[in-house]
Amino acid sequence: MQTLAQYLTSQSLPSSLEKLIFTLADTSKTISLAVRNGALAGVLGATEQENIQGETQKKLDIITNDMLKESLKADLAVRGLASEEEDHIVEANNEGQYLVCFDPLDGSSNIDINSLVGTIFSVLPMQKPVSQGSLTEQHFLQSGRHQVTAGYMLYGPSTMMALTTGQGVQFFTLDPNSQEYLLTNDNVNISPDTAEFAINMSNQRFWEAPMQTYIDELLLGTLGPREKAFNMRWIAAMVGDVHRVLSRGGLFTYPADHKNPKKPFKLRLMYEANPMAWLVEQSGGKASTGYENILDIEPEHIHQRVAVILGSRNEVDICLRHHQGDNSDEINTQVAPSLV
Ligand code: AFP
Repeated sequence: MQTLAQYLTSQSLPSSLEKLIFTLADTSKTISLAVRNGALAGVLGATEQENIQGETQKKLDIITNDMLKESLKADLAVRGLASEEEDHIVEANNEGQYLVCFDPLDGSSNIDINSLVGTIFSVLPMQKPVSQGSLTEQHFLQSGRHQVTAGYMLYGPSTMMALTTGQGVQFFTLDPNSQEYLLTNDNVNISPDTAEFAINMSNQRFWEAPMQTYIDELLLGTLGPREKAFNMRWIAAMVGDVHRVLSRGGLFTYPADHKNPKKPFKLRLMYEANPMAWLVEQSGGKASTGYENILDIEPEHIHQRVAVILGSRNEVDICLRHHQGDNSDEINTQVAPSLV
């Protein structure tokens, strides 16, 4: 099995980017250990602090954010970073060519129940020469199409990393003995069709009409217009749900809802939706808000939220047809046209 180092060398990436991927991978080993030690290390439970989004921060949110912040600031290739747990962007090194956006510990409600959590990252290029002034949030506001690498680390029964540099998606598994990430799947491919979906059903009454109808039809199974039985899964950590979609297909969505009119969307564009959308596209799947391709969104601020529908291509297309007001012949998934 190839090590991460061997794999990256074979990809002829700029050495600064290769080094940056190592920085992220190495830090994830320390995070994995902290997550694994759990109560033994006294890292479970909440703090009294809130992040800028008004969410109570868990101890591990802060610990893992600090770990990533410190190691990325020490990497000379990093110009700056944006994190779910930081109110504002953080400057790193003047000569750095890259901006890193990350969610240090996605799925933090799972921490205290010893369930799946992960780290999500997205790396953007520093577009303007540093000499033109100091780093601002504006430098980060690039669409997902500009990402030069993206991925996640999943702290589950084994620690895994999913990575894309624009050459497909690779899975690496952390060998607990050597502490090396080893390439365990070099061609991740999402099946175009699926009979599995993931959504938080408890929000059903708050969704927009197109999502209500789409899910209603899935729930009707063989008796409904889809004439097919669907299964449902919900891990409550996007990183776990997307990993399942990349591994065996499926549709994952966190749609718009009016539960809190001030917060119609849940997932964050720059460090959740964009990296996951690129991974999904690089694996042959599709990612949309329902109305536009996630990767084409021009961000307005670093903590912006969006609706997310992603996964198996044909199933996402059927869901999108509902959003575009055409649900007339969604039964035939094989011929559903590509809509975004
Ligand atoms: P955190 O980023 O605060 O850990 O939240 C996780 C998350 O944004 C995403 O990973 C899940 O899909 C979603 O929240 C779960 O939300 P519910 O609370 O609706 O299950």
